[in-house]
Amino acid sequence: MDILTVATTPFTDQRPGTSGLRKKVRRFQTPHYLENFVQALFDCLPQREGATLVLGGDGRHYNREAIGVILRMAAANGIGRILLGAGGLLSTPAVSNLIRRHRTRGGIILSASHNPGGPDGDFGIKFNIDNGGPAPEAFTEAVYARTREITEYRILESGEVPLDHPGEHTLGGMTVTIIDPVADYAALMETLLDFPRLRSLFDTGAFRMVYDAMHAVTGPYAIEILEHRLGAPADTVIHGTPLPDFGGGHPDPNLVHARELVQRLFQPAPRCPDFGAASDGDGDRNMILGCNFFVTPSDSLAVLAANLHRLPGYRTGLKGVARSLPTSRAVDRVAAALGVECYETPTGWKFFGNLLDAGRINLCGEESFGTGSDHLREKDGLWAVLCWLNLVAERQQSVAEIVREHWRNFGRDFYTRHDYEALDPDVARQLVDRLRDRLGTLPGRRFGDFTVASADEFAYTDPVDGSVSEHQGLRLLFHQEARLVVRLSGTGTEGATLRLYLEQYEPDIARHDADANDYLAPLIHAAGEILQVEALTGRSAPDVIT
Ligand code: G16
Repeated sequence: MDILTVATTPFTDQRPGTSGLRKKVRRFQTPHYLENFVQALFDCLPQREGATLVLGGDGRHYNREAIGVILRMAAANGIGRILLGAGGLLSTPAVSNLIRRHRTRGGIILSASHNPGGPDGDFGIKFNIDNGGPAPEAFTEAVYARTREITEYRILESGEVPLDHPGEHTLGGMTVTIIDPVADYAALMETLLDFPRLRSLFDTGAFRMVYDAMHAVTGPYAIEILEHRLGAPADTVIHGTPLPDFGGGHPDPNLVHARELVQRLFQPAPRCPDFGAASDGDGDRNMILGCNFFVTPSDSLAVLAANLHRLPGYRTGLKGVARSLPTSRAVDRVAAALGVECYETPTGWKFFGNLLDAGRINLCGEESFGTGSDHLREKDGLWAVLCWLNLVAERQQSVAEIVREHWRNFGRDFYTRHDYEALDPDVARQLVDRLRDRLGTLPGRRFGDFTVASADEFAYTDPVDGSVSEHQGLRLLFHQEARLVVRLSGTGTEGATLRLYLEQYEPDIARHDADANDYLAPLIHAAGEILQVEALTGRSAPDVIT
């Protein structure tokens, strides 16, 4: 098979965002677009010759075609071996696990995560390094710089491997090992969680659970683990077949997009299942529901932190914990009570990598429905679901009882996120710039019921390698134990998405059962006054509230 060297010219829009390069499928289908980015990635990969890489994606539209291109380019660029999920499928946590378990040089993940799929939807490509985690900014910036100067890429003229046939295949001088995407991951879960106890949960048939795989990658993982290994009934997993367009749905596990699951969990108690959960496109996010009860991701992190020692893989307890800036401070209270460090990082899983590698933390999470531990270097949706099931089984309490007890012990951090999507990027930037310019003038000023105590722009110095990440979000603390964080999303593909994160602490048990939106209404009002979102954007309400 001949290696072609194809002349190309740079694209200017290939800077990776919060989590790799995400664009419309049609953008990726532009001739040379994918190839340029992949060549830039290979060019930046140290000791590429003969290296082993993991490759897989969430099965969305263009997944198989992209895998074909990447395999031919990998062979032409001297990669020695590719570990590929059968059917081109691998969840993000499964890739992280395979990189670590097989000590590969890294892995390529094809996914736009929770973004919609299909021909008019989104696609993405992300590189994870040899610790199993997302490549740090220094690497992604080097790849971006390379995309700006690229003049050619290398690709095998022809050749393909049968993606659906496990076993060893040869492509040019490269070996492609096609593996069962689920096996290694399921084996890992068995080492971390109490599978016999989990099985006992389903033994009598009294415990009812629904897991929504959203027609995305976790279907096969959830069916194998929940139904086959743990004995949950055969209809526990819904939307379990991965589809290129996610069945027309939006694979984002939140109260808005996991509609059917939410309807099932929010109905009168006798008909309502005990436990509900969902994962996103590539399986790294999770949503946890009880009967008529939603667990915010920030509370989920705090509850797991307080209960980590109850899980077999974590008997020594919480070593330290990290949360992203916009994640509520509920977990900080747990860390303080346990006397362990709580790190505040910028949004993006890559910022947890050094802390996990250095053993400073063994749990981390984000408001964006991501939770993980030192078992991997990615957030892990199904793992979080299994942790919660393990707690329910061990504590013999419902999801709601566990969370309410947590609030009684630590107080409740009411929390909500408001997203304004597809804004004109200039308008969104102006809104943020305007607030940034006023930060120094805000302390002491009163907006509605709230007085600003401090206001700054978050910058992070990595305590392990000293690297500095600036401009990571604007934060306003109020004297009333409330906080507002404002930032622009780094994962959208259409215009700009403005995110407002609002939270307020409530120690009074009598007020813990208030509806979050009602409780936070005065803070939401104050945020409107401070930011003037409606006046500046013309939007009277957010597009998504989570
Ligand atoms: C990615 C990142 C997360 C981040 C989330 C939202 O998640 O891995 O760390 O919290 O995006 O980021 P943003 O607010 O910039 O849109 P995923 O699941 O999309 O890969």
